[in-house]
Amino acid sequence: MNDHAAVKAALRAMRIETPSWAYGNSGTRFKVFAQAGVPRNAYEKVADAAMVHRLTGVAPSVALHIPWDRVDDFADLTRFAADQGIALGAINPNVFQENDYKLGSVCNPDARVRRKAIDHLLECVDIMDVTGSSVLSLWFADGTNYAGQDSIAVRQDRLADALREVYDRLGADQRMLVEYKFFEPHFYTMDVPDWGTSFAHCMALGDKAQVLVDTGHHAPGTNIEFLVTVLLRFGKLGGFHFNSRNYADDDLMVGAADPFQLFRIAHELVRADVIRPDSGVEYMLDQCHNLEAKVPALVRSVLNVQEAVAKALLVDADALATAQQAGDVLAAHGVLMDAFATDVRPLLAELREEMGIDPDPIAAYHASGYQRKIESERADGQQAGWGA
Ligand code: AOS
Ligand code: ZN
Ligand code: ZN
Ligand code: ZN
Repeated sequence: MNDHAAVKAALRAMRIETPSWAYGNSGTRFKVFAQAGVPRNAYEKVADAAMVHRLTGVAPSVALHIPWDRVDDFADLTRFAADQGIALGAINPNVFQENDYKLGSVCNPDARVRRKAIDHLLECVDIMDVTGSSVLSLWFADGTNYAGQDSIAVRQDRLADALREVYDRLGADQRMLVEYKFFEPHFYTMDVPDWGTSFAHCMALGDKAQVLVDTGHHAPGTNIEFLVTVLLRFGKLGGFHFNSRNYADDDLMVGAADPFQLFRIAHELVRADVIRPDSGVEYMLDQCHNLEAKVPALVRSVLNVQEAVAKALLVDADALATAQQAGDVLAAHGVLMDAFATDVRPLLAELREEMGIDPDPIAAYHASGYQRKIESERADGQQAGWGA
């Protein structure tokens, strides 16, 4: 697409969802460094997410994590979000942070624990009914550490049974996205270690079950754009958790470690025409900002996604098809590299001016006084963080 008006229209329509947990304190198992101004509850996380949307214009929803974001009245939180100009997005259940889940949640050998986990997932669908969320985002920490610890096969049966029960509870406009991860917290088997396992379960379940690709959840060297393309082919790409990885599930800012990988993924998404908000592919961030300030880090992340997508939109599709058909390897590769090498920042600045927002959202954040405001308003009380 070389028509700049069309490129800008596509970028303007794109929607990127930020995660509530990225606004709270986070760290490693060694230390959580608390930051001034961090939200103390779900309302303040929503307020920060709304700030990211005001600055970028393309982040109009925030994913919630239950129970970290549990409130007495989800209808009230939904109204609060709407007043702030955003919506509540994907609901992320938590079936990993209780002692009961030591040997797993929905795959646990103990039927009582499985019941408890499934009941929590069903409760999260009840919450979706109130918040208007259409996506249940499932990630299971289930797995084993040692050969023989539990039956791989029986655990798959338990997983299938649980997914079926939750699937059958979904409303007409609700979907479940099943996330996979090759290791951590378990180091021998994970019960959903890869896209193939997620895909197989989603195929068995039906149209309302799709795969969630977290870009940080693959073995080094995995060709993510390839598996994304295969999932798209079968209508099973439900969405992304974008972030960067250097080593494991690093949860660094998307586009920071490997902007070229993000561009290659974006190229397949543009080719499949799924950047549109009604495409059924959800663009969500799943990050933790251990060192950097959270709100500007999320702004930067949104901009990084926009830059990758803008470059992908600039790929000369006709020239690419011609070179591919001719078997001209270098010319075809050159078409992609030309787009990747383009500085799209002026185009994005122009777009933001047309949208009536500051062309430099990070500078706008620093000029806004918002950081000072949250640091003074949120000086007391318990800050939100992993597990709170
Ligand atoms: C865990 O590794 C997964 O990426 C989850 O999607 C996510 O980080 C967690 O559920 C936080 O809510
Ligand atoms: Zn994730
Ligand atoms: Zn993860
Ligand atoms: Zn991650």
